[in-house]
Amino acid sequence: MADSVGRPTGKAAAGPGAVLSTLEQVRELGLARGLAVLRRVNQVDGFDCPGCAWPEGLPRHTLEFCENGAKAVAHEATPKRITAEFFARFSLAELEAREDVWLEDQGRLTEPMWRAPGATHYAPIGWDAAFARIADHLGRLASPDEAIFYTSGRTSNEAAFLWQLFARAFGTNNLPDCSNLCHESSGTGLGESIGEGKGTVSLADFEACDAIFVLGQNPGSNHPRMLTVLQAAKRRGCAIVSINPLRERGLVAFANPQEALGLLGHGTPLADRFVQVRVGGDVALLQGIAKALLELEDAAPGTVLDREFIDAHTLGFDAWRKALGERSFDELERGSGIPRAEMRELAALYARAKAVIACWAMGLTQHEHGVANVQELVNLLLLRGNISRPGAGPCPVRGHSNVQGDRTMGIWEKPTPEFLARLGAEFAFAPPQAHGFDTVAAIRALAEGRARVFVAMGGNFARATPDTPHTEAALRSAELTVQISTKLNRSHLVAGREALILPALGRTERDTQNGVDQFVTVEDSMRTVHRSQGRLSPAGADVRSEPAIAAGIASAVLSGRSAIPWAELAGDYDRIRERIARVIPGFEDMNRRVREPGGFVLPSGAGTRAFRTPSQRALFTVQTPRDTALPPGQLWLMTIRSHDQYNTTVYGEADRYRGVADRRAVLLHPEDLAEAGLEEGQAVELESHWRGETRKLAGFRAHAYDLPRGCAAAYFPEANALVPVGARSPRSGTPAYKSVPVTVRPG
Ligand SMILES: Nc1nc2c(c(=O)[nH]1)N[C@H]1C(S)=C(S)[C@@H](COP(=O)(O)OP(=O)(O)OC[C@H]3O[C@@H](n4cnc5c(=O)[nH]c(N)nc54)[C@H](O)[C@@H]3O)O[C@H]1N2
Ligand SMILES: Nc1nc2c(c(=O)[nH]1)N[C@H]1C(S)=C(S)[C@@H](COP(=O)(O)OP(=O)(O)OC[C@H]3O[C@@H](n4cnc5c(=O)[nH]c(N)nc54)[C@H](O)[C@@H]3O)O[C@H]1N2
Ligand SMILES: [Mo]
Repeated sequence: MADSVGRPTGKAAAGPGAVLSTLEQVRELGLARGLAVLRRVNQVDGFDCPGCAWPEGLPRHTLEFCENGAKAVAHEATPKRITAEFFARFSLAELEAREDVWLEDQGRLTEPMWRAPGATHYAPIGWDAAFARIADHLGRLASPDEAIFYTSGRTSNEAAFLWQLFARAFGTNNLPDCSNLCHESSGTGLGESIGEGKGTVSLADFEACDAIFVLGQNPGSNHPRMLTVLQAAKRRGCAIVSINPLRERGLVAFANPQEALGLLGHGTPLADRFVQVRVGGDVALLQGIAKALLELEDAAPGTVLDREFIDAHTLGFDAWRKALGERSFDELERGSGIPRAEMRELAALYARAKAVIACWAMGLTQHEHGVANVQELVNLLLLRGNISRPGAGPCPVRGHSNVQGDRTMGIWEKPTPEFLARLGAEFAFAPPQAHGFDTVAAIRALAEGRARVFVAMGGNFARATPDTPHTEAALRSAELTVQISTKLNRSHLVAGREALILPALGRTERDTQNGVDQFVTVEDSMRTVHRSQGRLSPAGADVRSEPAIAAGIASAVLSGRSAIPWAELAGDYDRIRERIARVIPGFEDMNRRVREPGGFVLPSGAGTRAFRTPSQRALFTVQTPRDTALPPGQLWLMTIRSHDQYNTTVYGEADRYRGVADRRAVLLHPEDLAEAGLEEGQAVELESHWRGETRKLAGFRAHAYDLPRGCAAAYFPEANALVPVGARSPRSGTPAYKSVPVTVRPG
């Protein structure tokens, strides 16, 4: 644990605090129901933890989940219910005045609800009538491209496949998703560099590597089960390097809750090296390491670079080397905040390791130069052939538990022509070819009246997206908004003139169609597709499964226009999987293979050095480090998760691992605090700067923290109003949530 200035307070990540907190989470469920549900998390015959996309190994532990997974499960399995009376009691305006935590705490949504045009309250509506409202609105659009179908990453493969099929049968590729806000920079960068947008490593590689670089990721809070894997690697003698502006707790002191000593709270440091890079300084740092690596190679030719691999399997090395030669250590030090001596040490460590894995998350992707971050990291891996061999490779650690699978199923605004051809052939229709809106483009289209109907399969669009007031106005301007959800959130209240709430089953619940229990499938961060089956009784008799809702909407909207047997597909998920098997390469014989314990692994071309780039080689690409200089008084703000939230769902105020008590906090270096004329804990206003525009947010408190000079941190989603909707990677479209220039002043 750290206090507010980052000094360790002695408590380790995970450990007894986490165990107590886990028990606390399920207490509300009642002990029997709580333990019954936890026992099934991530088991072969159980349900996939909705917490994150980190894979499970075989054999499974009896308790294969973490504190934060337990929280996610407990919040879904809560016995509290929202009924029609609740919506009769509170108007939209009254609900809007409530805090997000309160909204979340009201329990599960159980009945379809309708806001009649301009009405002050939601009122009950039957499922068929709700579907008819959607059909009516979509039928009146001038073009199918005026509709937007958003997806969040908890949606199962089966639901996602039907969802994208419906959107395309309706006539649009407007399928933005939370991936646009998340790992899109990884997908774009890896796609170009190695020919596919996914990582290449598996859990077994973590048992064979000599070094693991963890960049821009806070696994202690966001992927806690990864710490156990890091611990095992470390015990074997594997070096672990954390590259992060923050000394994240889980990597500094980890107590494994599955071990007795861990329960006593003796944390062991996991990261051997902590590199406190400046926010936005990763390209400069990685180039510094690469430059130092080339020095080592020059000093002992033929011993450092893997020339055989470079010559046989890559393109662009010479051009990359030449561009790097033109950069000076001075400039790379300025950009990264890391002295060249440290870059040289890291290069030496990297050169000593026979096999290296690089893991990363939002600290690399959510920048204007997010794709450059990912591609420079790939360059570094390619130099020593650290790909497609045991213990080596890129490992983007995904967030939402099925975000990777949703994309595999075709939830993408930029589908490939091959995918569309196979989909069209299977279902005998002509899918639209034009690319659709990603998430930011969807906000713009709504704001400009080019899109008029917004339908969300899960998620919390109003809170997850940048530029909160602008995005909220865009949503409100829609003629119809539809939210298919498990829990109440801000997006139900920031509604279009007419709006619907359609209650969906979650992962933990029994899903029965035509009297037969169904299971769904998901794909984890390492390409394993496996089944997920909940056993709890559904939150209410009128709650439907996501595939059933997708099929219901499709039948109503396309009635008479589509030969696709929607009801038959949603009535037996094996029928959906048969179609997936025929449309998506790698899913052949899906129904049989997914019934095997642990499921099956999707093939990776890059994993076998058969790179699916046009040249069939991996590419060295030339990147420009970001100029991290800012006008005096401005700081680079990153918006990050606390230990006690799941994306837009905030569980509690305090960030236990960082020792920060309140969420409306901005953390800065003690000298930056002093320079801004601020005292510890003082009330402040934040102002962001982008292309001459400013955005303000009041009601924050400033705290001194162990951060590099010139950098600051605040929590997502509270700080989203500061992120301009236009500030994003021009290549991946990912918002620059982690690099917003701000001024902090007394407020
Ligand atoms: N409990 C819990 N689990 C979750 C989630 C959750 O909210 N709660 N969310 C899920 C989702 S959808 C996702 S995508 C993942 C997110 O998992 P993470 O990516 O770990 O989450 P963030 O809090 O966004 O943290 C990003 C990290 O990047 C660092 N960082 C910021 N800027 C930079 C930079 O410029 N360079 C470097 N090197 N580091 C930087 C921050 O200090 C922080 O440690 O977690 C998933 N799992
Ligand atoms: N400033 C800033 N903004 C960010 C980020 C950041 O780091 N900084 N991170 C971004 C990232 S990485 C992501 S992934 C996005 C997340 O964006 P989203 O995925 O849109 O948001 P979530 O908060 O995960 O969505 C939570 C809601 O999903 C619904 N839900 C939960 N489970 C289910 C289910 O099984 N089915 C259905 N139908 N609904 C369900 C519930 O109603 C719940 O309120 O936010 C992004 N926004
Ligand atoms: Mo994410």
